[in-house]
Amino acid sequence: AAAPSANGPKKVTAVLFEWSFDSIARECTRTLGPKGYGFVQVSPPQERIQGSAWWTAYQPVSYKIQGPLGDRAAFKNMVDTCHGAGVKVIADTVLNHMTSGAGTGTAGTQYSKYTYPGVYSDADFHGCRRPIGTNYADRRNVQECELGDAGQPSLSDLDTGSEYVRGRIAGYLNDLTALGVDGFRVDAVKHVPASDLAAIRARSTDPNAYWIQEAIFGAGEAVSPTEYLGNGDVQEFRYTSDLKRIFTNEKLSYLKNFGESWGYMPSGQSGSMVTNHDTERNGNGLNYRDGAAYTLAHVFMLAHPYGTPSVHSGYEFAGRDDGAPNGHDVRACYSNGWSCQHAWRQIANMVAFRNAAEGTGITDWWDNGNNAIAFGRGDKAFAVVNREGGAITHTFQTSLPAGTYCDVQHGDPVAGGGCTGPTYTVGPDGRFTATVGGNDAIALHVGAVD
Ligand code: ARE
Ligand code: CA
Repeated sequence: AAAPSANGPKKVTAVLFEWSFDSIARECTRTLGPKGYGFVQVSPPQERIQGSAWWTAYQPVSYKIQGPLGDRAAFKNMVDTCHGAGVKVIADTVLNHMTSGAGTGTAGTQYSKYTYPGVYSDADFHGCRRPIGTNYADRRNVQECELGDAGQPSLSDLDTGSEYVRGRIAGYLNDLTALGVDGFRVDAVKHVPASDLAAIRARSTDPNAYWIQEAIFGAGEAVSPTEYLGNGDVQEFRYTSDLKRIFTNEKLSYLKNFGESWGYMPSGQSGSMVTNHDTERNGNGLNYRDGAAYTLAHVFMLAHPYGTPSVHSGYEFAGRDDGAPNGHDVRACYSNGWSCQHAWRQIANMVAFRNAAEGTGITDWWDNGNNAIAFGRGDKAFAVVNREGGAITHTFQTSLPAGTYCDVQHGDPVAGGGCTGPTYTVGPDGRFTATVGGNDAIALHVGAVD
């Protein structure tokens, strides 16, 4: 398995969905670096089809880096700026298919189905030229037929068994590597045989490139996400749907043994997320309209050791297809519909919590048998999440060193000591007493002491 190219203990990714390259560059300096994010994920940078829907990003026309997010120079500037801020860059890459239609792409390439000048022609696509439909029980159907909705055009499925196609895809990844990219979110890997991806990966000029692969678990399907663990990390989608269910319909106390014992893939090779751009729209994950459940699920995810977390930062949408606001330009958070979840204090301050806790397991679990939980991360950190409607008061046993800690849920640590919000004093016995409001949380860690 490919080891993630760790950024020291900094493993949290901010997914700045459909943000322009210039906007991401600014945000790396302004927020992501200072808050301790290890990675930023950029939406597919390659030439895409024209149109206002966000999903145009997932319809490649060529591997030129030019489109609504910016051009090659802006991309390079983003990578360099983010690196300067201590943030590594993951590019979302679409390798399974090319666009379904005909027209002129965002870099001016004129294309038609199965003909993408400069990259692919008819012979480079699989012979099964019909939609996959709903039959995921048949491996060949899933991997050689075409993704798309019923009654709609479907996406030209690349013959990833061919040496030429593998070389082209590897050439694209290696071009991104040459521009400084550190890792890849690999789209729709379920539709590409794991061995084809391994052959592509073998051509990589960066053997340490971090891969986070999108493969949605489906019970009874022919292709399992675990097949892809040999190529790199894989996203654990059951984590996402289970968190939604627990935070909306069940009890947080059930989370006591959350993780691998729920049947998930190995923690060290799995991507965890409260939501992504698909699940925030299709109901399989929480979304920004879910209020406290959504925010507290992030607090839990970042406090809990399972997986390598990503924080999806998107924009408000009325319709499922709605594209990014304001020409993809994010001048300021919380304007023009940009939500900036990655910068919300309750979420952003948990990145330093997780960095401080890196390498520790869960200790000192407590729950009230219902919707209030608390747990530590050894002698590094401690969190309380209260999803009850009302306040709880409790004396918590921790393994923290005695001291006065900044509650990073309600305040920010001040450089050199101090806190802009409430503090809690942990005694020599490791205990502290707190009253935690309904639908609220407390988070203490050794990187934020008074
Ligand atoms: C658009 C139109 C379609 C049209 C198509 C081609 O919406 O009507 O047929 O273009 O013209 C995104 C959007 C799609 C969009 C596509 C291309 O979500 O709506 O289609 O871009 O523009 C399966 C895959 C999984 C995939 C999901 C969507 O296994 O990999 O379908 N997710 C990724 C991305 C998506 C993206 C793509 C892949 C394509 O994250 O954002 O699509 O690049 C079960 C199975 C899953 C299956 C799921 C849904 O749960 O277990 O494997 O997911 O059903 O079918
Ligand atoms: Ca395929």
